[in-house]
Amino acid sequence: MQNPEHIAQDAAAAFAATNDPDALEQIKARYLGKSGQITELLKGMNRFSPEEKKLAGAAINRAKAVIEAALAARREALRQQALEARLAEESLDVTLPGRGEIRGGPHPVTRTLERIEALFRSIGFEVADGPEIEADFQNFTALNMPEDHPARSMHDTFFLLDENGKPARDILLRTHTSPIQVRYMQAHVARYVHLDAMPEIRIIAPGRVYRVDSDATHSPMFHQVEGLWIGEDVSFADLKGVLADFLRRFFENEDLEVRFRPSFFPFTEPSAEIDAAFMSGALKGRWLEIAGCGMVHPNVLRHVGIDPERYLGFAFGMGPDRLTMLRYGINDLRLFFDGDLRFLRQFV
Ligand code: 2NL
Repeated sequence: MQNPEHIAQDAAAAFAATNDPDALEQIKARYLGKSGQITELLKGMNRFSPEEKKLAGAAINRAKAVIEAALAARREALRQQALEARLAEESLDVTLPGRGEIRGGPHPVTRTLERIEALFRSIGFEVADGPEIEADFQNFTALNMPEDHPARSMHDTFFLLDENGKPARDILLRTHTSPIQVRYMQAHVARYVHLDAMPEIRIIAPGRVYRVDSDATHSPMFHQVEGLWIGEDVSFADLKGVLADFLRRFFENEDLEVRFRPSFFPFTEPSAEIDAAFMSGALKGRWLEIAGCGMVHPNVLRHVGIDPERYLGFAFGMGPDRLTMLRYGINDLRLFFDGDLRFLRQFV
């Protein structure tokens, strides 16, 4: 019989010589497996006498115990080795500073809209809202825009499609925020119809508007803020005061020059263009078109059920996208709508 002690020493040496857990299990089979050396010794004991069996059996079992202990020790050692290798590789330095939070913030145009809203609220205007999908009446007809006005063409206005895939002439994306004001006036008239006087209307109407137009200075979606003041005694002088004051506060510039130039809109008469000029800085002395305005046309008042013999007022419209570009010195409108974080992050 092969010496069990020698087999055990052999096994221990073989276990120690491998660093691979899978190989270790293969080596184990050579000694303790179905036809391993220790197993074969046990099988071979049949030929022994009872006396011999006792002695040989004890020796073989000692050797088996030694091998099993060596195997367990080697398994544990390899497990530790693997763990240490992993810890070294995945080391985590808890003293490193944090990466910081990714901070969001309002879009630059949103900041302008909020500024405009705050300034008008401070002089008693309410901020009104309305649908972006509009009807022809509120978007065009009520505003005294004739049936053949170019803005009503499919070149300039996005019409929604009907169930046959044809443009629905009566349902469109609003081309300005005037329909907000038309709806406000209609609701106002309905609310006070039983009284012989209605309260004044002082609102601004900010929001998204849509036109078929796209280049460096035009986007198919852009923003507008319109305003409206209707009462029994509202004059063009009030219009000039409110808007000149607003612009000086908006640009934080008491010395801003403001001028009113005659113009034309179907919904106002008389109408004017408002220009402003900075008295210092990069744009010093250059007149910039800032807004359009005028006294609300009597036909507009009639369309919403207001008696133009008794009430009158002014309206205006401006582009907050352009105001934002002027305020921050931005030269391409498309930057606002590309969603590029390298641009947007500068305003956080
Ligand atoms: C511009 C011109 C303007 C209006 C908008 C208006 C609204 C109603 C009645 C009368 Cl409900 N007028 N809006 C009036 C004058 C000018 O906008 O250049 N906007 C960027």
